[in-house]
Amino acid sequence: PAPEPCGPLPNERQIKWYNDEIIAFFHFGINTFENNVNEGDGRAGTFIFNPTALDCRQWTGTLKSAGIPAGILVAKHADGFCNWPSAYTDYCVKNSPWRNGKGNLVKEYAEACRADSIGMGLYLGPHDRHEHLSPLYTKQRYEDYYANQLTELLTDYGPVYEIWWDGAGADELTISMYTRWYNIVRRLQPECVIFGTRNSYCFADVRWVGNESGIAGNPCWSTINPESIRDENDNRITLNHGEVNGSAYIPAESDVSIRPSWFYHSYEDKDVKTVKQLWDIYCNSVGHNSVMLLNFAPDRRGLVPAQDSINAAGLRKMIDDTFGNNLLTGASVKSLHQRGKQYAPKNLIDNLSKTYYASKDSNMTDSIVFDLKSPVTFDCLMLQEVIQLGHRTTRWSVDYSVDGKKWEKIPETENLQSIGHKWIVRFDPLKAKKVRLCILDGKACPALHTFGIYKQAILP
Ligand code: IPT
Repeated sequence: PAPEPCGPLPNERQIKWYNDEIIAFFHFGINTFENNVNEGDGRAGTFIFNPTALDCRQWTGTLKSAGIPAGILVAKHADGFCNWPSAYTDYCVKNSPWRNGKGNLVKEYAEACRADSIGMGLYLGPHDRHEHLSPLYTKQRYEDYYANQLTELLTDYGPVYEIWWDGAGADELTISMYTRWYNIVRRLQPECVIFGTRNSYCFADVRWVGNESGIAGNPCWSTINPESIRDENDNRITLNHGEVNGSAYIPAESDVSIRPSWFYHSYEDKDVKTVKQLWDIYCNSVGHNSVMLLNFAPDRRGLVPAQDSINAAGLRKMIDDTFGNNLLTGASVKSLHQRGKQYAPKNLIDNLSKTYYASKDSNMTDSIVFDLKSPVTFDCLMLQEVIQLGHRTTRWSVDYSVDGKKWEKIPETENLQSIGHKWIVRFDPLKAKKVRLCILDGKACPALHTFGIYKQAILP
């Protein structure tokens, strides 16, 4: 029989989200048309919103070339300007010159996503400075306003992949407000992932990683005590690492922009993250049991600038060229505590999605030796747990042998703890005839999906 699951487990939404690995953000709105603004104060005139060549298929085309399966559009940022013609405010595209006030960015974006098979996510900033300026503002009035807009967005544009509840400025939003909004999400979009922070902590499918640089901690557990999300100011490090004995399964999403800012500024054209920088981020987010949420900033034309698209595609090539060739393929594999025929150690290198290796229930530790026919040179390794069965292994490392007799530890694998969806380690090139995966401690017998060693592709 299969191993029993261990501890808090992922739901269907989280499993799908993990397997998507990289998702995109699109920060575009009235801020794009101001100089040097990323957090508008809600006073900018609607007449400035006027992209000259907006084309959402160009955005989704960027994602396709980068192998990014989903993207989250900012429908309304903290400035309160709505990129769709909301029935509940005048502070929106209908009072802009764009498409003579007949434009609807959310609709165009949703259609582009559908045409290119990209998951369509939406950011509806819970904090709204424009509404706050109104003399009629009350918390109750705002709760209704947000509920109405959420209902518009989750009703009119098809399936929504993820909804993003930014914690920035969210100080006065209460659990009771989020409870109402949460019920709308779950009623209208049962499969929608919720990014939750602060007082939306109890509804979060995924948590903030604690920084905006795309770096998940080592270790990075998918489990955490939800109160650590609520009290994020005191718990940045905890968000970054998770908690090995946390009571809930709420994995970390690593949001990072391909440029210094979230919104477009022409003076940052020279600061687009290079493929090397994106590769480092990928290895430290996806490769640290997180998901990489990569922001694009369409410019005043309404297009993703060329360099940004090129670099994102370059990242995809690095990933595919590196991980497309597991150098352990064809090795003979032996383990100490194999569970049974169905859970054979060779499942670790079979490149199949359903099969995995598992040890006997009584064994929290194991040793799995890969014997290569001839020595290989590698500078990267990757390990995956069966996330459906929960976090199990809590300490592991990797040894290698040049002559097949004497073993040495790969120093960068000393003190590794979490595995989860994917763990990647990079190091200076090593030559080995044998490689040994050492499972040193755990809460339950190991259940491992894939293990591989690789030579990193050459950066452009
Ligand atoms: C920060 C929020 O406090 C946090 O809840 C999360 O939404 C995060 O943003 C997303 O990046 S605020 C930011 C200025 C660090």
